[in-house]
Amino acid sequence: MVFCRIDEDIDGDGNPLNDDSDADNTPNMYDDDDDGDGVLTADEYDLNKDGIPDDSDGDGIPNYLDGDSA
Ligand SMILES: [Ca+2]
Ligand SMILES: [Ca+2]
Ligand SMILES: [Ca+2]
Ligand SMILES: [Ca+2]
Repeated sequence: MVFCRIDEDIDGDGNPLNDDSDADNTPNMYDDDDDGDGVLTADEYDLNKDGIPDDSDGDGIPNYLDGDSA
């Protein structure tokens, strides 16, 4: 369950290990489901393959970090 395919240093402090969006004590870079919404990050990160993380509800928070995007 090790994922490090995307830059997951959300707060931009250079340390990707202290970014845990869903607060389950697994850093986003190792978390299959970063926002804890039950949809795997791999299944909601960039479904249209345009290289930009999808943001279905347009609130500026990409789906994989947005627990209420679906
Ligand atoms: Ca960080
Ligand atoms: Ca987590
Ligand atoms: Ca998710
Ligand atoms: Ca969003």
